[in-house]
Amino acid sequence: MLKIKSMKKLLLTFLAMFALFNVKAQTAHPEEGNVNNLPVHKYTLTLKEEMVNKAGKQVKGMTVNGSIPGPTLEFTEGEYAVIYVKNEMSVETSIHWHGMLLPNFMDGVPYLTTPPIKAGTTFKYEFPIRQSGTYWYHSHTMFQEQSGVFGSLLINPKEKILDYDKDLVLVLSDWTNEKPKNVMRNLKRGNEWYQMKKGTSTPLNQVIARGAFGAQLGFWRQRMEGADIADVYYPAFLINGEESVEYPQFEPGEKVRLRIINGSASSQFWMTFGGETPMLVSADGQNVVPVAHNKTFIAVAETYDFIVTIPQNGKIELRVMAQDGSGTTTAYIGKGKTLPAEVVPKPDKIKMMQQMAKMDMKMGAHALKFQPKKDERFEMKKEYGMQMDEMDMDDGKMNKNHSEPSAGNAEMKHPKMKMKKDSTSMAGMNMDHSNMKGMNLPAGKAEKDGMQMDGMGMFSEYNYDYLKAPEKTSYDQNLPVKEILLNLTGNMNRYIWSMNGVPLSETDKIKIKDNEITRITYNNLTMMHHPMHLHGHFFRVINKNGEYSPLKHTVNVPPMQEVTIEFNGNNGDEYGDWFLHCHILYHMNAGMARIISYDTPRDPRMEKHPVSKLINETDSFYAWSLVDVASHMASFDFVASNIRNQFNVSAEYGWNQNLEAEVTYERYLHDYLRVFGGVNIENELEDNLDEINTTAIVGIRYLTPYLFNLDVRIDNKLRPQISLSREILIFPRTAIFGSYEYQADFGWVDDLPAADNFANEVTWNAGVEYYLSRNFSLMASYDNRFGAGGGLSARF
Ligand SMILES: [Cu+2]
Repeated sequence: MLKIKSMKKLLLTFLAMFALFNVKAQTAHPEEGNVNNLPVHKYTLTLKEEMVNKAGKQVKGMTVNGSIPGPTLEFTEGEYAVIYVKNEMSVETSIHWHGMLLPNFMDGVPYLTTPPIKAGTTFKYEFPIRQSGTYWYHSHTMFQEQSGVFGSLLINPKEKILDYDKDLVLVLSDWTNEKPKNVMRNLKRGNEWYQMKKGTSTPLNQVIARGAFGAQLGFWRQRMEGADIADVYYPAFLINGEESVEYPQFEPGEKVRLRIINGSASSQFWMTFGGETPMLVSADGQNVVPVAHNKTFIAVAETYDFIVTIPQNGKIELRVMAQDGSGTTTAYIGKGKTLPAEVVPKPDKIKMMQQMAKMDMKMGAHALKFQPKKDERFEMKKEYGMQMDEMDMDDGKMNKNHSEPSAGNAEMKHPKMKMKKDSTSMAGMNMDHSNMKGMNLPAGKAEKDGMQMDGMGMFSEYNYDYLKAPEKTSYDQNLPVKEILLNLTGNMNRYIWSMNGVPLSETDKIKIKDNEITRITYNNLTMMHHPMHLHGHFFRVINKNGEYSPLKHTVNVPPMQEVTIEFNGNNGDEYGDWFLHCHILYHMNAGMARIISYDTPRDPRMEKHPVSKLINETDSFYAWSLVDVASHMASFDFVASNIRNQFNVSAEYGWNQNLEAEVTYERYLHDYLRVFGGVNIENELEDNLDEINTTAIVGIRYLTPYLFNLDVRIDNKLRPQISLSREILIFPRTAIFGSYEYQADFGWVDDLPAADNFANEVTWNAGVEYYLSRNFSLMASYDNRFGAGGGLSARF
């Protein structure tokens, strides 16, 4: 078998080389009829920039064949797909076929596997259809998926084994009226506005009223504001492009296969069904053992197929609820009175914070390491995460002895912890995660551990134990195993997402081989869920079903939990580089991605399209500014920042003739520490601009525990200065802020006034800000230089 695979690889290499010289012949290929004895099935997708109205406002979107989502492309297993993508937009684009097994060159990740489709050009995708099920396609260029470039793939099996009468494709998505790049900019600058708008912020007054101040302090100490569930505010969630959609065309008694695709850019949903419990028959395009299943979590990029029977009297309500409770979209299937679906309550972030505080979890793993090349994965895993009293933390040493099939291990392994073998206190506890919620603790232990269990139960509803493959999916036990640990890491303050504290731009490819099992352990050290997608492969998600663990292309990794996947090649295309990334668009574009490589020669057709282009996009500069105009002063702040570098320009002017301005460049050594240098300008005498002092400054800036910004510097007159500042949201839209600055002068350079050998200068201010909108706030402050006053803040 191995031999055949290597030969295949050789052949593929040869084919790729051959293809270069064969472009002419290829375009001359008959467009009808057969390719390699497979019947050709042809589609054309036309991408356009158009005004669309999805959430009560006309904004520029990107459409596929004139709509969002694009059309359903229907194929039958065994056909040869030919899809022309016509780019009629002003920018380059790409289409990725999500979940499809296809030649590497057709995967559609621009600059990695496939050339970008330049504005005004057409690209021909072609590949044999080797699978059946529900899949989807989307642009893999920048933020185009958020703008509307996505649609569904419905692939009929050669032989139908499931019993149903009709198909109904339901594409879920999220919609913003903002430009997606501005969404990212807003996330990067740390604007609280999205959480305010969604009503998911946790201001101090609510935290205190709920008795959670202690828990809040614990979060602050670890430099975190709280438990964020979703980053972006969306004015609308959509099913097939509509906030609410009816499908009355089905007759009572008909069995309808709902093919549900989460094509959102960053929204994960709970789905519930009215009427009889539907049968879940397929996940990520792969059949599973049919199971009656109602409330189902669907992560970004996942697909689930359910078979429902149209009721005699009434229509089925399908409720799709954003995970953070910020919105709902609904489909009705059938006619008559509504058979209501269960409403999933909005998650209680303050309660979550309290539960997490009780679990003694160490949070705040670095999203950006001091030495990105240094391998500290295992240390990181050991240091951060849950610290369980009664249980051994998984020691992070990966099991190098693979005589035992991993599936067997899985049943005893709960994410993030391992039972002490001799632990009696926990005896009888069933460790498969499906039972975590209803776990029975021995009497007497419940009081103390109950709290911990409670906390663990918090994420226990996120598991895949209800998915069981119809056939064994385990691999030949004699194959070698390559273990890969990927700690999922993130920094909400700067919106950097990474793995093992290393964003895509600071790492190399992960090399894999087709003759070994690649086993990846995702260890989530963040407060957010990450739907991790691997291109071009199906992997086993190890769950309680052991050898029958399901096959998926996207796996959700819940906060502070661990999920193991494994795969062995991809059935024929063990060639080239494949993208692996969090499918939350903004996380991927902030660095949470890797290239998995079979380490084969690069396709010659990619020569003019260096992969650095793709990688650099995840390290883009974002710039923002803030202007305050008030009765006592005016100020201006400008920041331009990428992952490691930042430029700042700031100026403050008091109408009483006081001025301070500063230009600095700073370099992030890691998440919290940066060194900076620049120029500072200040008036020398109070309330007087006659004498302006210009000094060079160097120093460090550090985000301290409890989220204070510390700035320690010295200027070219050898005057040291220290300052601290902090902002706290105290009411839903109201924040207070303050800063304190102390500068000492020992007269080392400039002579001090006679008889003095020491002078100091204290500057401080405090104020309050009320958020009116994303871009505007009212502010009032007192500054010991400028006095008191109030005015308007504008964010650009
Ligand atoms: Cu993510």
